[in-house]
Amino acid sequence: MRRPSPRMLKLFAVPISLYCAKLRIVLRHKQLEWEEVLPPGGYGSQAYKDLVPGGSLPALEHDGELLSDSEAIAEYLNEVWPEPDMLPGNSLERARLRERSRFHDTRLEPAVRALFPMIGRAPNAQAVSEKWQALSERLAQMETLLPAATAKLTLADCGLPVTSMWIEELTDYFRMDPILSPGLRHHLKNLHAHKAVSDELSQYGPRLKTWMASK
Ligand SMILES: N[C@@H](CCC(=O)N[C@@H](CS)C(=O)NCC(=O)O)C(=O)O
Repeated sequence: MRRPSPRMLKLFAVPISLYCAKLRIVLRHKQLEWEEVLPPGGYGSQAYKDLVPGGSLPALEHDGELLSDSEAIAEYLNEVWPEPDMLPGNSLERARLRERSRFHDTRLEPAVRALFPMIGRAPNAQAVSEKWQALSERLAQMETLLPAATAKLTLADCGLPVTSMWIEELTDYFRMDPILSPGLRHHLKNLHAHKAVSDELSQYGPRLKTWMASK
């Protein structure tokens, strides 16, 4: 299939959204061009829910069809533009990648998100400490799912670099002990070697810092 022009791929996103950054890593790795627009009426608006009933970001419009959920969109992109293949391997290997990716989206990232309501509020050390402990357990579980080697960038690798950047920021913000293990740091270093990851993080990082500083 020919490469899409920006007009063909429209990404509904907000700059600070973690899942939008995850999807941009997929788009970048596949060297796709896209047009990025804010949700009409703003984040959480009825106008956006009229388009995407769940109201979640990102969403992608392609050929007049609108899709939501970063994982569903990522798999769609990988099927429509299969090169480079980001879901390689046999059935078991692909299932392992999906397992890791979904663990990230349904277990690890929500443990990070659980700290968001505490940003910009009067500190509650006990509550932060409990959430930090829960996050640390999720990170340990994630580590058991990591592959021994990471030559290719896969769909399972696009969320973790962004989530880890949040964890680093939150470590400073809440003045907590670092919880990214040496094993995870090593894995992240390998992921950062991919241009799609480093390009996205170099744009996303300053936005995240600005957002945190505003809190
Ligand atoms: N599983 C969804 C989660 C997306 C998600 O939670 N996005 C956040 C922004 S980072 C959001 O839209 N939150 C508002 C909402 O869900 O109404 C995905 O992967 O796209």
